[in-house]
Amino acid sequence: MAQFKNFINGEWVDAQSGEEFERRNPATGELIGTFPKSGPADVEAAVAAAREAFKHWRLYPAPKRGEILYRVGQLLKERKEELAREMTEEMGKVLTEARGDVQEGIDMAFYMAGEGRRMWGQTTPSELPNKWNMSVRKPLGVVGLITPWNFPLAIPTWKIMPALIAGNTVVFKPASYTPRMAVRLVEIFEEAGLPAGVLNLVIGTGESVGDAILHHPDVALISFTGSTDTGTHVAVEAARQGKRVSLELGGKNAIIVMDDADIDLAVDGILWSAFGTSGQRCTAASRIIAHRAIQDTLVEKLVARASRMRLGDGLKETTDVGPVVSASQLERIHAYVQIGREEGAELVVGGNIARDGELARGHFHEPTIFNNVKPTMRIAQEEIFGPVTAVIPVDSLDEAIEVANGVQYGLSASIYTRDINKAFRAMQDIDTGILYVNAGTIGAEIHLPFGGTKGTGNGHREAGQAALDVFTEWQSIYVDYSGRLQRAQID
Ligand code: UN1
Repeated sequence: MAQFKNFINGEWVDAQSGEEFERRNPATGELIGTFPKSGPADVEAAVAAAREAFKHWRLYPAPKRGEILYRVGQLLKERKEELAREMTEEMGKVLTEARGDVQEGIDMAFYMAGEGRRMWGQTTPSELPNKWNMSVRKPLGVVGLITPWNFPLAIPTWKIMPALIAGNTVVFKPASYTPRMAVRLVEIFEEAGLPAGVLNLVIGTGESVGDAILHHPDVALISFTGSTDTGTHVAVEAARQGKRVSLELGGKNAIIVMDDADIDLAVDGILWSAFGTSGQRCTAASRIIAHRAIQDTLVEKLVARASRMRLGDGLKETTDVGPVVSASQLERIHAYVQIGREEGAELVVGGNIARDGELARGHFHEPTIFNNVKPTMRIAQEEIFGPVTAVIPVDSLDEAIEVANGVQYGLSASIYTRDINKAFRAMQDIDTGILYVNAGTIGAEIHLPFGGTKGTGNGHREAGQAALDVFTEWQSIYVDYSGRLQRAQID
């Protein structure tokens, strides 16, 4: 049986308590392995190692840090297929999507490796003669990275790569549902030659490991992706301690389909965005805002296609939709279906936990669509994080935009229209961090900022250049070579 460990100060070690937990394949119930159930003592060791390693890593030339990241990217590329298969086994997404998840990690490795030779600051004129002004990015120190299970490779790389290239050292706590993928990623960093202590992995629960990282005085920043409830807790605690914090939380993403849209194209985008990764993306389309003129045609086509989607083990070629990650998530998702029914929404396809034959071994929920949903209903307001979407009819673009914006979140949105004026109105008036025209709500590329407005986050963005703003502080430097006292704003 595979027994996995923490990685602290360059060594693979058990939890100090010796405790372990199991993770099972959500499609088949088979055992993936056992993992350390770590606690504050393990976090203490990891932070101490990271603090020590920071003394050297911050001075290690950034282009050299980049070379290590390039090697990581190369190793990820070579192992893409086996990593993708292991990901499907561990959290259920279908193999094609698991490959995409690994690819996102490869892209991020290469992109951030290049930053080792850029990480530009500013050089500017001074208001005084014989004086030189510039700004440089500086690392923060030890950073705590807490990641979710739905993108078990991509999201850790979104945080680890920019953190490391900027010269920070890391304590990494992955989600308890996907610890094996985290181990694989850290093994690759080790193989690529990352010095001991620079990246430390501590596996365990949020209550125990996450909170210990959050409360540790030597951790300068927490970067967290996950639920809004936990994110709020992280923000409050971090504020009390004057820690930096970057949050990526929920979404209630909408696809608007206008009366002039290419309906078949919209159907493709909706099914991909609503049911890809079994709806377990922060960017999933959980609302479809349909112009009444095309609502019936759209819903008819969606129902026909959704009812043909095949549930199953994501490793099988024939599977369209894999399991959800766990029994408790399955229950939560299904509870929302009951809520939708009680609220009076019209269930047009799906709605059940799937238990036929082999499916009974795993956690499967049918792709589910509600029609004639009111924007105020809970299924139109709350993040479900499963294969459930809600069609909300509207009469105009103005109403569509109002409905799209009428939720607490602001991650992703999309509009299907052939009218360029409507597309530009949507770009101007929809309040989300990511917006698509004639494409679904998922599919962000790693060189643009990723994140959202309102309840989705706290103003930070991941990926692209924006990630460097999270993981660095600016230092403005003034060099006076006049040899005399020069007083800014006075002389
Ligand atoms: C997430 O849903 O948590 O745009 C991340 C996308 C992916 C990343 C999603 N590239 O859907």
